[in-house]
Order: sequence, then C-alpha cells, then structure tokens
Amino acid sequence: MQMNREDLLQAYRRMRTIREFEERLHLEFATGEIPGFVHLYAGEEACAVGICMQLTDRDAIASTHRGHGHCLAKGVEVAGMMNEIYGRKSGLCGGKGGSMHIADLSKGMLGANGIVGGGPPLICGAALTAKVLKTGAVAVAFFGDGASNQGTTLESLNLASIWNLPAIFVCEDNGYAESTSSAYSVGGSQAGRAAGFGMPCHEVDGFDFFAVHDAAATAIARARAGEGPSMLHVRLSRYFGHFEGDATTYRAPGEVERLRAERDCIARFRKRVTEAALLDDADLDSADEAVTGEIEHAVADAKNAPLPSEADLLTDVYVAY
Ligand SMILES: Cc1ncc(C[n+]2csc(CCOP(=O)(O)OP(=O)(O)O)c2C)c(N)n1
Ligand SMILES: [Mg+2]
Repeated sequence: MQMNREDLLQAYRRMRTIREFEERLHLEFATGEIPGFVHLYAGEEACAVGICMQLTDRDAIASTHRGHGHCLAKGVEVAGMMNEIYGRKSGLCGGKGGSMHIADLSKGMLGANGIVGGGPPLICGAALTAKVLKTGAVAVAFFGDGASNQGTTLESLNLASIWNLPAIFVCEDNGYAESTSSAYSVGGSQAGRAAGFGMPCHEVDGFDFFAVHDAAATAIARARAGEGPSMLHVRLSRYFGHFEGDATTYRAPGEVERLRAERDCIARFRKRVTEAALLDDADLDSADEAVTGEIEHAVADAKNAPLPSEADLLTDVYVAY
C-alpha cells in the first residue's frame, strides 16, 4: 500500500502524540492529581493509528478501558481529552467521564468503555445503521484478548456474520488480561473463532505500522463493498502496567525493556521511512517537538481549569430525544 508523504507524517505525528500523551500521564498520575483509573496504551500505537487513519468521521469506532490511543488516532482533540482525564468542566464530557468514558460522537468515537467486551455490540448497532441507511460507513470494534472471551464479543461476531455487516473486529492481543496470560485463558485461536463465524481473519504484527495499515485497508475495502465483516488479530504489547499503579509482577524481568529496544513500533516506522528516504530526520524531529509542546500545553491547561460545579451534578442525567 503506497502512502504519500503527508499520510506518513500524519501517521508518525499521531503515534508520537499517543506515546507522549501516555508517557506524560504515567508521570502525572503518580503525583496523585488525576482522579479515577488510568490504563495506558503506550506500545500499541501502530494498531490504533494504522486503522483509524483510514476512517472518516462518519465511520464509528468503539474502544476499551485502554482508550486514549483509539481516541487520538480517530482525531479527538488532545486538550479536550486531557481536561476530561483531569475531571475538568472543560473536558470533552464535562469532566464527568474521565479516562474510561471519553467519547466524541462528532469524530465517530462512540466511547471508551469500562465494560470488557462492551464495544463489539455497539459496533454491530453502528454497522447495522450504516447498512440500513446505506451511508457507506464502516464500524470498528477494538477489544482485548481478555474481551475476546466475553459472550458479548462472540455474539457480536455472530450478528455481524448473519447480518453481513460492514464491521471490523480488531483483537488487540497484548498477551494479558490484567495479570492473566492469554496462553492460559484463550481457547483455540482468534482466527479459528472468526472462521467459525464465517469471516476472514488477518494475522497482524502490531509492532509493524505498515502491516496493520495493509490488513486494515483490506478489511475496510471489504466492508465498504458490502462483502461483510472481518477480524484483525493484532499481536502487540503494552509498555506500562494493566492500570497505573499495577506492580506488574507477572511480567518477566527485562521483558518490556527488550520490547522497547527491539520492537518499538515508532522506532521501526522511523527507521523504515528514513531508510527509504520517504521522510527525513528533520521532518520527524520537528513533529516530535510539536507534539511535546502540545502535550505540555494540554497538561498545564488541564491543571488550571475549573472543576464542574455542584449544579453540574444535575445535568446530563437524562437524555431528551
Ligand atoms: C465485564 C467486565 N469484567 C471484568 C472487568 C475487569 N477488567 C477490567 S480490564 C480487564 C482485562 C481486560 O483484558 P483485555 O481485554 O485483554 O484488555 P487489555 O487490558 O489487555 O488491553 C478486566 C478483567 C471489567 N471491567 N468488565
Ligand atoms: Mg489484553
């Protein structure tokens, strides 16, 4: 798949934005200023960006508890997200959602989700809407290896199959559900499960942005052509604990350091595009600098922003149709 210079720069900038956002939150969470739970996506950037950069605002995605990367990849604003994570009134959801409930319907981001396996059924609804109204949109569910064992996920694969929906199921297989290894908890294979519901499954190296991008292009084209759902089984790894504060005693000593040094998706992207002379170091360095400034600004802004007021407790309780 050929990508032009602008696409490559956008991909790099989005991956770097996610990395910087997450590395910074890791530091900030430790100060105790951020309320609630935070699950970081660092290490998995190529998956969200390789897929979402091929979607429009009309296409829907449903995310997980590890949702910052999906939001940023789908074009959700950094400042609105940061304010939301800090629980500020100026946050995307008025400071009432926090990290695990960021949503931005204007970007087709249906929401992060604290319910493991909660995203796939939502995506069946969005994909059914697209099919019935003939909008040409597709819908993508991100879910983890742990979520792949939830009944909701398997029921969604079945619905997408019988209704021939423009849906894409992305299993982000980072090898763990909290501290439980997928080698212990996942029976059979993701590809076998997809085949059982009559849909193709692409096995993808999630450390390789271009592999994700190519597989997503095939699945998106199939969905847009009305040919039905697909699965992407993306093997990747998270760099931080399951949640911020996780002591991570279940990972082998040196496991993450080795991954960072040898397989990092952003370093690999950078090496590939510079060796092929598609982008040069100056382009990439200036993207790094812009990203650092943007995150710095967003954190400072969020820290100084007002919290919701008491009166805000009584808004957003009911939806008027
Ligand atoms: C229905 C439900 N069961 C259990 C939990 C507790 N829980 C939160 S995250 C998680 C593990 C999810 O693992 P996985 O789907 O592999 O995603 P990852 O954290 O690896 O990205 C569990 C069990 C939950 N939030 N919802
Ligand atoms: Mg997992």
